[in-house]
Amino acid sequence: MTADFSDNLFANLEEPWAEPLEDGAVVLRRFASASGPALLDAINRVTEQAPLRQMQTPGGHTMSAAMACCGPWGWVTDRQGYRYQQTDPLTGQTWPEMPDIFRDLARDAAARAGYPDFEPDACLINRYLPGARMGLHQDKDETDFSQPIVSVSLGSPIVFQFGGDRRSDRPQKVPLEHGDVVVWGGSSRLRYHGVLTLKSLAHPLTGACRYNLTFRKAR
Ligand code: MD3
Ligand code: FE
Repeated sequence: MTADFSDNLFANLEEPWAEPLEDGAVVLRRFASASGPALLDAINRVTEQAPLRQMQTPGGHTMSAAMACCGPWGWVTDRQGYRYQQTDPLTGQTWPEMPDIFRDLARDAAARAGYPDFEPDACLINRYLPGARMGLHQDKDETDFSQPIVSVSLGSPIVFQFGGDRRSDRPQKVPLEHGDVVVWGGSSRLRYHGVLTLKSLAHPLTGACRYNLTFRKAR
């Protein structure tokens, strides 16, 4: 067996490693890769109850990423604005429970980054198909910015843009791939950020599709 073959065969058994970015942000490379199949199953269960949908921005644009939520609070946007609410506007029902495998992963990652008491009450699921992107924005609809955000990338790779405190600050490009988990704490919490357009690169688990989970303490 060649070295290349065994590397590929056991790619999801790679040991995670930490890469500090700046200002309290740390990338836990491959931290979630061994949990990929179980996380995908949980995404499918949640989105049977709360379907993925492309929401409208307050300015009337349709977001290119499709979204769904789980946990007590869900993030939504429509012509009225951005907000967290306890019901899914599509179904009128409360959001699905946050799967234990989601909460455990978010808490483990946050603890690894120095936040042992992180208790997410909202998880946003973003699905990117080829051509989807997310422009530079800040996450500031939460009440307590001392709480970090934990993000989990699954499936196709993407280039993340890590900007500054102003929209005009030139962003740093950070490639994110399957299993990478980022904990955004400290002053990185309010940095502008976004992702470049997803290319059509198939991943064995998801096909040409990327999921991103973001865990937040909304209230
Ligand atoms: C840095 N999602 O859902 S994840 C979002 O790939 C969002 O779906 C992107 O931005 C995605 O709001 C980026 C990385 C991320 C998430 C939240 C952050 C980076 C962040 C909050 C503050 C600073
Ligand atoms: Fe964001």
